[in-house]
Amino acid sequence: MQTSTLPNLLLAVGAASLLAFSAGCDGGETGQGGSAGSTSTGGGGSSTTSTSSSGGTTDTGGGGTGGTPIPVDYDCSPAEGAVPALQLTEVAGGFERPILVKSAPGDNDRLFVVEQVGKIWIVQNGQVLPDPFLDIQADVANPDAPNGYHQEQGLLGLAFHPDYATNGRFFVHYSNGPFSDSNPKGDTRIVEFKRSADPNKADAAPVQTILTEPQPYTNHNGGSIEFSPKDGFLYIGFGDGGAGGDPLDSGQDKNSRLGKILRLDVDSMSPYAIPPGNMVGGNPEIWDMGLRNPWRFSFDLCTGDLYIGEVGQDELEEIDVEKAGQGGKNYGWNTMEGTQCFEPSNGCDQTGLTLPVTEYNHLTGKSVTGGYVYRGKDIPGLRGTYFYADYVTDKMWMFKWEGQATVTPVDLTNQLSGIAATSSFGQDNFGNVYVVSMYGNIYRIEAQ
Ligand SMILES: [Ca+2]
Ligand SMILES: [Ca+2]
Repeated sequence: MQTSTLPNLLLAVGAASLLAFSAGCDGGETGQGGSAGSTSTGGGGSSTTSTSSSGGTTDTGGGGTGGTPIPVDYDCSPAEGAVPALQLTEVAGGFERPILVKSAPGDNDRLFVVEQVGKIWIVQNGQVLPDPFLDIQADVANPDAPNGYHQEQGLLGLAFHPDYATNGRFFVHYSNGPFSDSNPKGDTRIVEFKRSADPNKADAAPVQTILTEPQPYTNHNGGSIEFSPKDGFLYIGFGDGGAGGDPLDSGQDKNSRLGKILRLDVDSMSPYAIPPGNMVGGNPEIWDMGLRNPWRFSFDLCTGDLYIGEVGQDELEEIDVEKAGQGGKNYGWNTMEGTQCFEPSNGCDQTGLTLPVTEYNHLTGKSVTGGYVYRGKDIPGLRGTYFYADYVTDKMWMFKWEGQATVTPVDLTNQLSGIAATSSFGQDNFGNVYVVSMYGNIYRIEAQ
């Protein structure tokens, strides 16, 4: 990846206005050219595909399609015992700008690794398969474009349909390329693809474009895309459009899809229907508003609670948490940055705004990377615990949220050290949590 200094334009709007990627890159490490698939398996302990008795959970499919229930093997029982000392175990490496790890429903023993440059790879038995599952590099904005303005763009997110095992449907979130006079900003696209007859390959041709969103600036494109394990609808994170300070006031504009989390029903209509329960009085796709750049959000596999890592401007990085099904939240941007007034800088009207459950200032870190809630079998004390990190300072934390207004995170930086540039986290079908370094390596969180 680039090790050059930040582009002047981005510095001019404040380093903290960058999304997760733009700073950092200061170390000597580079994941590129490393060995592919170096150590242990990606599956996480057990290889069983039967439904866990302790988990007692089957995925019933999304959006009322009535698909075959998919056996899963995560563990929804309450945490037991203390949290042991943790460590990171490398499971694969050599990726180019990796930004996500997932497993596909019904495909428990393999990992899918998403590269920002436009490729998705499968890790199987600890080895990266020789050909990518999907390669849309030709259609994706190049994050390494020479002027440095596109570092937050590219292939940013992947969501497998809950009935993927039977219907093969999956969805990606990317900035389109190549750049041209008619496409200078890399607009956002949500596109559906389909697995081919070969489970190791997707059809190269897309099924359909779900949604296209023009981007006024190249930064703050959001990037997450996830199906809720509770309602089966597709949730999409959009940033405020970019520059710095939200000059278009997108976050508080209910007629803009920027600065929002959207919620779509991709089952009952093509390309989508508006599910009941979305926000009223504006754009019908909106689930939550007032976000600056929700680079990574995720759902707790068991509760369906929504965890949002919201990248801040000049002062505060925040985590927002929302009970399953309780959307319609206004997370404040750009009236507020975290728990502080932003516009106006004093005496802002906080009526109706939902404040973060935790935040940290820019002495501690500069770009939060939201993670996942652990639901694995191997570490009973860790079940229900959420992990997140700072991309720039390489700090990492965990906390457990049980409905309270604020949480007290535990600093894991000393235990889980050695990760540079945490671009993202990831999760497999066993509920294990993975850590992704922009330099190319994937790690699993384990007990020491
Ligand atoms: Ca943008
Ligand atoms: Ca906020």
